[in-house]
Amino acid sequence: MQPNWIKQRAYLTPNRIAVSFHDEQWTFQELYEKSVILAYKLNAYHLLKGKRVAVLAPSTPKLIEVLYACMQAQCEMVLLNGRLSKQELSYQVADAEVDAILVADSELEKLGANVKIISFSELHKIQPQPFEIASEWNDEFALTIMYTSGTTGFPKGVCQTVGNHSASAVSSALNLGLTEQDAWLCTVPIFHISGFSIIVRSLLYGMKIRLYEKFDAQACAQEIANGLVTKMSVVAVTLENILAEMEQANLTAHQNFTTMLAGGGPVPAAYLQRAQSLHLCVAQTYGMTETSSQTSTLASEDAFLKIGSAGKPLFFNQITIDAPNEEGIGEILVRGPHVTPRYIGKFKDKSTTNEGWLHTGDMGYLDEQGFLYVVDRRSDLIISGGENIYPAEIENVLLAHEAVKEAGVCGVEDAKWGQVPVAFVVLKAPVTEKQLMNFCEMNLASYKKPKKIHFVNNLPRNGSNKLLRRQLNELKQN
Ligand code: S0N
Ligand code: AMP
Ligand code: MG
Ligand code: MG
Ligand code: MG
Repeated sequence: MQPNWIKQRAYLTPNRIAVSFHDEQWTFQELYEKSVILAYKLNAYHLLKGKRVAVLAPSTPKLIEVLYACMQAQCEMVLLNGRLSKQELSYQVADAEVDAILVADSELEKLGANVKIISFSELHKIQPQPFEIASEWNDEFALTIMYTSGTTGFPKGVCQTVGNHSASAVSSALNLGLTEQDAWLCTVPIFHISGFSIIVRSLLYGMKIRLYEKFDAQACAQEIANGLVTKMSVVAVTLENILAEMEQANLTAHQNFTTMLAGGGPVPAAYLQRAQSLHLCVAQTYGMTETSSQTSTLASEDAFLKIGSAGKPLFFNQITIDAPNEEGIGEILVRGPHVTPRYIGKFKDKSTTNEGWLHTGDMGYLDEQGFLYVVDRRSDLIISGGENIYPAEIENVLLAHEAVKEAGVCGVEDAKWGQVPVAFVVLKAPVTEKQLMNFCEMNLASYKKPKKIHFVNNLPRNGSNKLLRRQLNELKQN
């Protein structure tokens, strides 16, 4: 068991700032009090321990209050990605069999009508029904559920328990260090583990979050230069945008700013060089939804000795390479208290580990000193601006169109997003690229819409008729 984090934090350091947003800020005590009232309001809807709620909202303090309230009420939270299409959201909501969806008023139109929907304004209006808030949480309790796509195109609901999150936050502090001045600049989405893990660190460390609703490179460059924040999480594209902004505005990182935690995909070595010129310490990390954020992180002092490495495992974690080839490259396996114990919904019977090891599907090697290098990602995964896309998700949508006989999707390099998806289709009836694009637009998050659809006569397949996605790109000339 662990003490209720929100209560414990308000008890230990009530007057420290928990969240700052624009020019307003809230202490841990204030957020605690708000979350108690909101938990009582959740009770008025019978949303209590054992219930599962989905949450859909932009990154504002209102969202943090609602997340705190769900934790106080011990409801499992399914965090929904606001960039997804209506269809993608309804799939996740149905798969998770949620009891209700808590939604910011601005996002209401993204939801269908088959589940109880409670807007934030409705929630605020209802009469609170007091109950006794748990003062202890079970380590096994699924605090959050996040959907992550898989090779089949069906998203998997990953449970991240109290124990997973606390192990992750403690390991991170042991590695990156912690001071009373720490403040984490949060512009990554809270519905991803990159963002939610910042909320957990804030509660466990008593640390301030400087929150932005949307990523804003110019504002971030200013924050980093003025020394009021000390850490930030980025993906390659947001790092590059900040570097460009600092270079243009002639800014350098303030000495208080200690760590730019860069993850969600590889970071080009050229960015590290540019960051160094700006006195910006970048720590590359390897982590995923199934590991409640970082598994390994490269200390910034090693950044230039080990260019391209994602570092060594954090203290409680282990990494091993399965079936290495003659160059030592094999599948990356991960073990530790941060690894998810279970999936929900369609994948609830699938084990997350094998003899305690999570099979990541990513390929990599460990050098003589044990530094991890990720050389290739899970089969066919496309990462665009830190968002994952599986070809099968797009292929399934294209195949649902009446004019499409066969479809294949692969990623191509892109200067802005790192990679973007392109599609290849064989038709059985006439249709234009524009019509297919519109169809994709209706069914997919806009970052998943193929940047180009090529019409071809056939797709590359092996002897057993399996699509060879890696050969798709050669078809472009047809
Ligand atoms: C890059 C971001 C900020 C771009 O969003 P922005 O600028 O707000 O875009 P919009 O104004 O909303 O839209 C404008 C147009 O751009 C398209 N678009 C938006 N995003 C993308 C994208 N990613 N790829 C391609 N196109 C995109 C919009 O669709 C729109 O187009 P039109 O007009 O045609 O509709 C945003 O994408 C972003 O925030 N990305 C980062 C997401 C993220 O955090 N990913 C990490 C997920 N992984 C994990 O959480 C595990 C790893 C991890 O935990 C971690 C990761 C990083 C750092 C630390 C950690 C950690 O371990 O703690
Ligand atoms: P997600 O499912 O959104 O949590 O994404 C996790 C995936 O991002 C991993 O399985 C990797 O494929 C990829 N990834 C994360 N960190 C790195 C890194 N440092 N280098 C290369 N790929 C990474
Ligand atoms: Mg993902
Ligand atoms: Mg933008
Ligand atoms: Mg869309």
